[in-house]
Amino acid sequence: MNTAQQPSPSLEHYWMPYTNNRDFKRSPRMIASAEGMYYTTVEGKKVLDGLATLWCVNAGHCRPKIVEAIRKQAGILDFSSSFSLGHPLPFEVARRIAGLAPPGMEQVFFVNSGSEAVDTALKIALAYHRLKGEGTRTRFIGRERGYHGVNLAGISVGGVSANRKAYGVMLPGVDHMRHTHDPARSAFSRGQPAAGAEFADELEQRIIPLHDASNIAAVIVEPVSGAGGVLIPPQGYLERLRQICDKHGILLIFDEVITGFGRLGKPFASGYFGVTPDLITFAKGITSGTVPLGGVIVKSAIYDTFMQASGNGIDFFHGYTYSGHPLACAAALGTLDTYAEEGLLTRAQTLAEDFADGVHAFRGLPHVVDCRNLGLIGAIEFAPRPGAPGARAKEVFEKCWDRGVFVRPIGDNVAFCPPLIAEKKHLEEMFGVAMEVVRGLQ
Ligand code: PXG
Repeated sequence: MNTAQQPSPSLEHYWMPYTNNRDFKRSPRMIASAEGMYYTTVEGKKVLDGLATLWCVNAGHCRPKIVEAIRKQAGILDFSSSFSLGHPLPFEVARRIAGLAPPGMEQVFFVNSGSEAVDTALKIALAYHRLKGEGTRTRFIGRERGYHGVNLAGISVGGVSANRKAYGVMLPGVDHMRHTHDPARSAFSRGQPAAGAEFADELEQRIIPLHDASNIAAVIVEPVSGAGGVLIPPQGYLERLRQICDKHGILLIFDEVITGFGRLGKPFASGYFGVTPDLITFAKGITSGTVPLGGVIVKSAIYDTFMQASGNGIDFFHGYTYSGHPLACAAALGTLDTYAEEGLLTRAQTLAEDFADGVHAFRGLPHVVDCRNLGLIGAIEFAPRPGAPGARAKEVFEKCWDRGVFVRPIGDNVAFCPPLIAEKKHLEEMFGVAMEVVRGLQ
């Protein structure tokens, strides 16, 4: 028996998230360190990070300003609560984020992750309608293939079936719009597909008549869906969602946990598409993945409603022990400084064409049925291997890793989402290695 294939006892105790634990423990991919665009594995191999790790390391790894900010803060104020006490850092981070957000979105509520940001946004929506005297607005509308984290509310509005099927009824009162993936009309679209704005009409033609707008609190979508397979919104689709929500008094939540902080070449996708939602959830890129931090940016009119209508006590009965944690906020300031100094929040604009060329170069290769891209996010999709859906993408991931490039398999898709510091040579390395692997796919 090959002893290398036996799980090591030292790996036994950590139950890894979203992982085939048995596979991993038989054949671990273990990372020792990282710098800039590359990991170094425990065996000393360099691996290019083609997914900003989990769509979050936008500034690249171990950037000096961010590392220094965290180190320094740990020795000044390790922790202080934000419940009726305060410390200056979250106020400053919130001010900086408001400066990047669409006009009129001036307040920021902090949490520790994207999943918590989603729960928080949904709770803000419910409480807001109640304060406005519209307490019947309790339903949420999500979308098929949407990913909004893993908490019970997030999987309820989410639309990735694998994330939902083991968890029973979840949150009641949720409905879903169809997703916007339409390969018959839009395969190999470069940037936003031309067809499909009318997918938004389902909200007005099916969902609102069924539930009545007076019962609907909010619609939540990712402007570009990420973990559902990188689905680019059709031209005009988000605009139409905005119009319908406005017409019916429904709040629109953009989940920008992946698209926030420069992924499309603007600080937020809302700015890229020119569509302002009522609430934006963010996480990941705010600290470039270094320390957990997330949040919700709200329209000032919503914040003002809480301030004016909630009586004399606490205005929002919600918050996490670590909301506004000093280390996370210090990391955020170091990250925002790095983004500003290096122009990273708009840098995707200068690389987007090369990135699009790289993604679309897979067209015509064996089994490739779609290539999609926007800004610095993209995917190629394979026809499922008969009897083994997802196997081709998994094989591409494994073989790319062996050749020193990390990309992510999502069903039959392989996703690309490099750090925003990527240079043309990194894109060439990432796509070049993936191309060699895809050429050899059975
Ligand atoms: N919303 C969106 C749009 C996300 O992409 C979350 C919320 C949840 O964030 P937290 O910080 O709670 O994980 C995410 C996270 C994948 C994958 O399979 C994607 C995410 C997380 C883990 C795996 O690509 N996105």
